[in-house]
This record gives sequence, C-alpha cells and structure tokens, in this order.
Amino acid sequence: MTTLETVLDGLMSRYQERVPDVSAIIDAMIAEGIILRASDIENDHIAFRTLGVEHLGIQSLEKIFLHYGYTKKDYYHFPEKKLDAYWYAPPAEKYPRIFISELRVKDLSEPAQTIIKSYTGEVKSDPVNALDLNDGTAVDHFLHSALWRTPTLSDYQVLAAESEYAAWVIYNRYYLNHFTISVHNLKPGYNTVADFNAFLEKRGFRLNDSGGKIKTSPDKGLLQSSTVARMIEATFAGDEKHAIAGSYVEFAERRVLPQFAQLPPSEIRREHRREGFEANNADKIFESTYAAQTGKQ
Ligand code: OOG
Ligand code: NI
Repeated sequence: MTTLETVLDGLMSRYQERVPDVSAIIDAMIAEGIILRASDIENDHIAFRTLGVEHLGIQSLEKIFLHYGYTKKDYYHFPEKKLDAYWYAPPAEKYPRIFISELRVKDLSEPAQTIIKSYTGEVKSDPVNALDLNDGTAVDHFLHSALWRTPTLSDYQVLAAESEYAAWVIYNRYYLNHFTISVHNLKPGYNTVADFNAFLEKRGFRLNDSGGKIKTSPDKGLLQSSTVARMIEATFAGDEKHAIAGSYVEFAERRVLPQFAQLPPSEIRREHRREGFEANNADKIFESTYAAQTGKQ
C-alpha cells in the first residue's frame, strides 16, 4: 500500500465507524444489486473542514495532500457562511478528489473569535510541519487526534448560534466530513442523482433538501445530493453529553461535456466529464450538518 492509500484507508475506516449511514447505504446498494462489494464504489471526493487561524486552516492541512501528489485547483468563496474553499485533483484517477474548506475566523464576532482562539491558541506551530509525511501511520494518527482540549458544551452552543460550521469543527476537527458516491457509472436506473435519490428515499434515507434535493450547477454538468448528518452523542468537557451533528454521505453525477457528447459510452473516461465543484451547490451541501436539516439544536 502507498502512504496515500494508508492515509485514505484510515480516514474511511474511522468515518465508516462513526457514520452508520455509510455501511447502511453500501449494504442497500449490494441488496439492490447495484454493486457486488463496497470496493466497487467510485469515491468522487472527500471533504474536510478547517479553521482559518494561525498555524492551521487550509494552508496547513493541504500540505499533507500536496505531498502525496494532489494539485491545488479552483477557489470558492461563501460570503454568508464566511467560508473559503479549494479543491485538489488527485495524482491518479483511482484516488478521490479532495475538497477543503476553511472558516474565515477573522470575520466572526469578537466573542466567537475569542472562544475559537482559546482552543486553537494551544497550537503554537504548524503541526503538519512536525509530521513525517512519508509515515502513513503517523499521518493517520494526526488526522484522528485532538489538536486542542475537549470543548465545553456552552462554548459549542455559543459558536453554533453564530456559525454551525465553527461548532462542528471545534468538536469534530479533521474527521472526514463526507465521502461521495459517484453515480454516473452505476447501472441504468441508478446512474443519475435523481434516480439514486429515489432509491435512497425508498430505503428510508433522509436527504438534505436545502435549495432542493438535487443541487445542479448552472452548466447542468454537476449534480449533487447528500444525506442529512445523523446526530452522534458527543462528550464535552466535564463529561457532559449532548447530541450533535456528525458526518454525512454525498452523491455526485458528472455529466459528459458537450464536446464529447458523440463519444460511444464505452470510451467515456473521467476527463470527458464535468470537473471541479460548484459554489452554489456546495453552499447548500454544507447545510447537511446544520440544525435546519438535522432538525436538532
Ligand atoms: C462541504 C460542502 C461542499 C461539495 O461537494 O460541494 C461539498 C462541507 O460540508 O464541508 O462537499
Ligand atoms: Ni462534497
């Protein structure tokens, strides 16, 4: 296994343990005869959330994936949610794209910034610089260990009132936010987001309906949907327990670009389909962990 594969495997196994919908969806796909085994799933992309403060944020986390041969691509900005993001193209088609977003902490209120910095201030230098990136086990451990003390429930709640994203990261840190099932190469009846959504809903999965259940790019080439994050029991400082949003699962359909519309289906590869992401789709997908979707405070 390459170092990148060790890191990706570690992310996926922790994510699958924490997010029961992952196994439930894979099992439903097998039961429905859509795939034979989990490894038949094409992972379109994975996503992380970060805090834009000194020593952390995109500039820190991205170093891991740039080291493994990922290429930094387009920038996206989300003014209302106070977020910035980039996507990264993988070194080979068999690996997922990566989407990393970052909270513009300096744009939050003073009280929210003070809370965030009381935690992130414990990080005195960029932790990725201290990592041996060729040691996959060390990187896996880093991505699943605490960079700051366990937050208090009251700090979590104050943050959530201003930025649900901030609250999510203060508790969940670099846990994978989602992986994404690529639907366009599945068999007919399941190979569009519309059809796949129908299958998911028939099986009882709840979809994020912010802006509609199907998020479509203006060029109509990228269609996305996602489940609503299930609540997980979080243990805050002082052993206080409270249910908060965990992670979710996303679905993506990348249509063939108009200039390749005449290609026979057997010749269609990744480079013939719509690439990248779409800010308006992403803006709504972020809400998969927000109370308006999860239905919980
Ligand atoms: C990421 C939301 C955006 C996409 O594919 O556009 C996204 C998040 O919730 O952190 O995943
Ligand atoms: Ni996504």
